[in-house]
Amino acid sequence: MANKIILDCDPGHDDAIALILAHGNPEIELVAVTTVHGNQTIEKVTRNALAVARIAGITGVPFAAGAHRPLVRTAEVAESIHGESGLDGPALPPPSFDADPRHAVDLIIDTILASPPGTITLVPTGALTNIALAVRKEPRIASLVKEVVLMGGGYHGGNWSAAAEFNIVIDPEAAHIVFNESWKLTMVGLDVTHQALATPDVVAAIAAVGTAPARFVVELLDFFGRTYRDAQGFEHPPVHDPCAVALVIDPSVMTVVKVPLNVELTGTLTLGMTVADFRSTPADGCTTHAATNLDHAKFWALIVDALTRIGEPPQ
Ligand code: PIR
Ligand code: CA
Repeated sequence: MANKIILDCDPGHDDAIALILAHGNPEIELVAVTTVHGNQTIEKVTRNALAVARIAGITGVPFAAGAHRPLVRTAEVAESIHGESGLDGPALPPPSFDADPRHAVDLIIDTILASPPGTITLVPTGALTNIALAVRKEPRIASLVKEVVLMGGGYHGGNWSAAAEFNIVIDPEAAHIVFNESWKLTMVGLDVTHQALATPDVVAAIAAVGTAPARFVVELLDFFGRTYRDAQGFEHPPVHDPCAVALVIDPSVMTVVKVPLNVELTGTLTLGMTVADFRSTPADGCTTHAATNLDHAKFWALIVDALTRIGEPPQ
């Protein structure tokens, strides 16, 4: 039986690839897509999500726009990495359908309440604002979801500050709410996603699929690779967000350990740091987990497989 997921994202080059992987992989049933401020404004990332839907041939799935800013802090975007549109590089077609009129928070709650308990996995790949608001508005979702598998954080260090990762540090209060809920939570952080490098052999394998969606991914990786080189000094870009989707598809694609996790809210140098306590065996009640190691070949094979299955969707 396919894993039903809600992808809460801020496309974003790697969010776009996460969406394509979720759509193209047969182990995943994409039941809703929600957007959140982050890589760009909510208007831009929502538009981008709808453009990706058209390119990948995603139909019959509700897309809803969510929070336009963090709970407490002022909004911050990642233009240096994702460009002015949030998805710079490839040409973006106009959407072929409208966003759902509901707020993302209500779509998340409605979807979970309408599904059998323990069947929906939340996959956030942006700031955790929508997820925090959803569990505050409808606390029952904490025990109704199967689990939360998120891209964000990292126990080794950050990418937006020395200690903190972008998705967490732009809305640390929301992340604190989500990490301290009673649901099972897995952090797919920079520790793993910095292993998901789009090396030249990977890009060549994607190009060899030869379809319009595959060319779109190659163009995304080309832009993302250039900004990652210029802004962060990476030789090849780390493709973060599809790692969270890949873990839902196939747990053997990475190593995961149970470990107490929390989010720093009062640090001056460490605001938004995800602190992992590796000192001893976690207590029975520990619900947090961290991914540690990626099978690079298995991960990229999933992306190529999804693109192969997607083929040439009617435009
Ligand atoms: C990627 C992101 C933000 C900033 C940088 N430098 C790189 C976005 C990605 O979409 C991913 O979800 C997460 N935030 C990685 O930090
Ligand atoms: Ca993202």
